[in-house]
Amino acid sequence: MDALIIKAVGGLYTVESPDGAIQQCPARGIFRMQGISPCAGDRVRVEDGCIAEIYPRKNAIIRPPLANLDRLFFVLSVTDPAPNLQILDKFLAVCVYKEIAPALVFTKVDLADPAPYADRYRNTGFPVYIVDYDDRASVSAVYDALAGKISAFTGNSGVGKSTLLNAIDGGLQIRTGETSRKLGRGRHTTRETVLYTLQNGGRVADTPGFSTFVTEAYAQIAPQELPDCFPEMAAVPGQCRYADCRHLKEPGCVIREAVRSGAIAKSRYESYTVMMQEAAAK
Ligand SMILES: Nc1nc2c(ncn2[C@@H]2O[C@H](COP(=O)(O)OP(=O)(O)O)[C@@H](O)[C@H]2O)c(=O)[nH]1
Ligand SMILES: [Mg+2]
Ligand SMILES: [Zn+2]
Repeated sequence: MDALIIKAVGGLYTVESPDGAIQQCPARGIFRMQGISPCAGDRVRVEDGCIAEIYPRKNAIIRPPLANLDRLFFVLSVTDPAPNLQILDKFLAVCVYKEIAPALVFTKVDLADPAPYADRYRNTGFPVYIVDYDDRASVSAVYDALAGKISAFTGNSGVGKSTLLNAIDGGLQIRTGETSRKLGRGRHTTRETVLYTLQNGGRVADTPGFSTFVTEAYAQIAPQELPDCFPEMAAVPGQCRYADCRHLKEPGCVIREAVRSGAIAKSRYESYTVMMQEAAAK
């Protein structure tokens, strides 16, 4: 029987069968021996009340542990806290590298103008959502993007992830306005990942804090692969003078020309150069 893991707490899993039946079960010891652990989002075979097989994953992130993500939503508040775009750009590059489709969601637009941030991503091809709670359609747009897919919201504490999920589906009743510190240390030791199920068949995880999935994958991006992780750079027409151009200081570089002309946002290019220097240093 094929089932979807919708919740993982320690070594106990809540799985949902195609007919909607829900059961809790552990996983066979073999996984531990193989060094893999089932996680929310995994498609599994349940046998005798036990997870007996994990089907191949299309992707996975480590913290929080989630598999088979159709989209990872980076939730960013335009203020309080203001976004760190360099870190965001690193996460986005790793997403592209790991073949996880990202999206950007800007919140708290009642407090500040999102345009200075959002405009930098217009030509990336990443979907950009601007959530204004006075405009119901802006919330529905995010809801519609979750339909029938497995997604996760990620972003710093306090950016409004839980608020947005509650606005999307009033039945979820996720607690808001709490910092992870307030939850206490004990809470962190119980690793819990939940996929909420929406009316439109969407499944979405509300992940606390910015996930650190980046570090391990980040280390794998080779310098020559990095430009492809910035879609608007990969899309620049023409060729640089040197076939192995890293788009840093080389003459005849079409990427730097695109930055000069404004076709590529300066901040995006700066994030690229920082990553390139880090990748080359390895
Ligand atoms: N002004 C304003 N406040 C918001 C908005 N979204 C969330 N908040 C507030 O920001 C705080 C943190 O929200 P929360 O959803 O708990 O953030 P999370 O840590 O990312 O889940 C709460 O006090 C929310 O009421 C928004 O769009 N505008
Ligand atoms: Mg929250
Ligand atoms: Zn170049």
